[in-house]
Amino acid sequence: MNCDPGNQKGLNDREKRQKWAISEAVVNSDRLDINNYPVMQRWETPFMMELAKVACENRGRVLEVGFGMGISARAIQQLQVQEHIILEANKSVFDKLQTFISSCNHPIVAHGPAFWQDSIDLIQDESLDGILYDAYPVVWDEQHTHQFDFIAKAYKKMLPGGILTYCNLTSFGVLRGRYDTWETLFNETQLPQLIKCGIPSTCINFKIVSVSPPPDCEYYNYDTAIVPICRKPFSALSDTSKGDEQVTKVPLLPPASASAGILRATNKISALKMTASEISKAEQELQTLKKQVMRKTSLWSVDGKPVTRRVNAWTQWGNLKEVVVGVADNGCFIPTQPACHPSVNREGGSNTTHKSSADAGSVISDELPWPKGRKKQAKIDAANAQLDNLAKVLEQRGIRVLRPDPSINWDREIKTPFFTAENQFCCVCGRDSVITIGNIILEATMSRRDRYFEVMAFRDIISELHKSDKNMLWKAAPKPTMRDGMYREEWWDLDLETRYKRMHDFTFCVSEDEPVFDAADITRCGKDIFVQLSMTCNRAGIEWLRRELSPHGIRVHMVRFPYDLAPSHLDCTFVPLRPGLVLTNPDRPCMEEDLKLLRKNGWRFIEAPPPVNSVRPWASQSSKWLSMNVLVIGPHTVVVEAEETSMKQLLENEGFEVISVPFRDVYEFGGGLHCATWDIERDDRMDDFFPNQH
Ligand code: ABU
Repeated sequence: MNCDPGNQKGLNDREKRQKWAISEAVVNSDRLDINNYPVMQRWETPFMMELAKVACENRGRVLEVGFGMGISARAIQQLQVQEHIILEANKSVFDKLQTFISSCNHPIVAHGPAFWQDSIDLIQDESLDGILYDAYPVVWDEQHTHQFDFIAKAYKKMLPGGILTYCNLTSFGVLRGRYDTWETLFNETQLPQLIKCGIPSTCINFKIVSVSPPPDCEYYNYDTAIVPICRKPFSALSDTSKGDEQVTKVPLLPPASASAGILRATNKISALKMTASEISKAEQELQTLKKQVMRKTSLWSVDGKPVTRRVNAWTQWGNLKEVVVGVADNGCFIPTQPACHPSVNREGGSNTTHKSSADAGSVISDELPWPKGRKKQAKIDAANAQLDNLAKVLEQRGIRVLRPDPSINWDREIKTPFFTAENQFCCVCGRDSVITIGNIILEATMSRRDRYFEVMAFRDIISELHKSDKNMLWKAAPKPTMRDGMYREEWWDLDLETRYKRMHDFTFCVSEDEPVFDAADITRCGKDIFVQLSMTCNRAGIEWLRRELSPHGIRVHMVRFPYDLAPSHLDCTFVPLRPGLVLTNPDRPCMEEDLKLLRKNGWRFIEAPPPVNSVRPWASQSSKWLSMNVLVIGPHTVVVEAEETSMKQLLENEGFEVISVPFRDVYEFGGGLHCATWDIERDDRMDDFFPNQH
């Protein structure tokens, strides 16, 4: 559709705008027309909501240009930004905006009736976190380009890290007929213009959403619509980029995973043949992608619906709504240290997917020392592929998935006043370093030196949640010194016989000098949590948890498994599946005394079957019982490792729907499906599943 709103021949642009400003707006629940021009229609709602979601990704101060029917304004209000500014040109629509404001909970600053050309300078430079531009092309010649005039001016109003999106359906509705795909349309008609506005090509992207315009819609006849996403880079790029000379094409879909983008950039940096300027460009790209990942992973929603975020997880089985899935980027071998003497699994095949031992483990352990530093990229890629797949499977179930910061270089020595660790580990297993208990996010002390800073990979997520959910409590357990005296080094040298003799006194490699626990030593059952006494969690740690959590009404119970010679983490030993049912480990029976509470309250125990594939990857430090490290995503649904068909059968017999996903390539990065996830929100409450306490 061409556009000459108001049949304004003979008028200059300013006069055309003035005429438009005073034209009567006719609005009903389905549409808004000005001068008989179809300015907006109700079917645009999912599209407008997606635009709002993009513009509000950073929350903060968001500018909306064009109020229209108030669809996006309503969505922005729901997304709870700090400040919502609206510019509206048409007087009649501006009046409706005033009525809207009086019904809103969050403050709106409205400028108008005025065109953005006359009011944009009221806004301070570098002050906006987000912009949503949706103005009507009042001047015919500007039908396909008016957004770029705006963006060229508005870009400097954005803060570094700010995000801008726009809508021009009267243009896209025409252009879509001229291009085969959205990708070509975007690359040919939008990207070059956006670059001219000063936005680096690496910061420009788009997504596609489904829409259902009625067949008689005057301006749009497609069942998808494009949501452009333009970010203002942080630091270096913002000064240097006045638009790229060469246009980098934007792929049809956003990068499959931003971590893949980071990987590409990292690889580029390490390629020796690169010139200095190429390295500098790749480094900038890396920085930008890193920020994008953090932003992207900080707020998510499903199906274009705004999400009210909530930190809430009382059980292991409530319907999972939001979760973090780890990433393997830059993952390293565990260094030898007082809390861990890693060793090669002699039975372990080098190809982790093979069921039979390839003897590689024994060859390695006989001939080579335990390796140090970063794992091979192929191993990292293989683990990431399975982690990404898990994330996809969960998303397909409507679960929001966040990812930790993949750019941290774990292959870096750390030094504190008390210890040195030659490299760190990775951030695959969020379950170990942080736990959600009700509305509390609790950072664990950790027990291993190489994991001292691991929680930092999750800090952006935690901090974002703290901003979004005003009820969330953020607690961090006291960091232990991890000095030599905190450990019993000699424990590692005990022969098997002595260990068997001593196993009932539950003394492990970590002493009782300071409270110590890994988050995965805890499992939640409503008001009651169970904490394993282990080599990663001492009595002092359990006592710390008890004192900290009992004021919140949470009852903390110690559980012990006397036949486990080196216990660490509860999720391969004692796995609550739903109210009244626990999956137990036949090799690691629980102390009868500790089971009393469960028995008194009628809980039932089912033993895990022997693992189908009990060959551990040669570098994995976990046990073969990762087969029972299942992720319960709802009271009737469990995710199980693909090869573990006996476990699948057992759970199906118990009435669960079982989702199988391959995960063995992740094992050497610290654990299985449960380990590699951290629940942020489950649909559950602080129920009492153990009313009979005594
Ligand atoms: N991180 C879970 C490992 C537990 C186990 O190896 O049995």
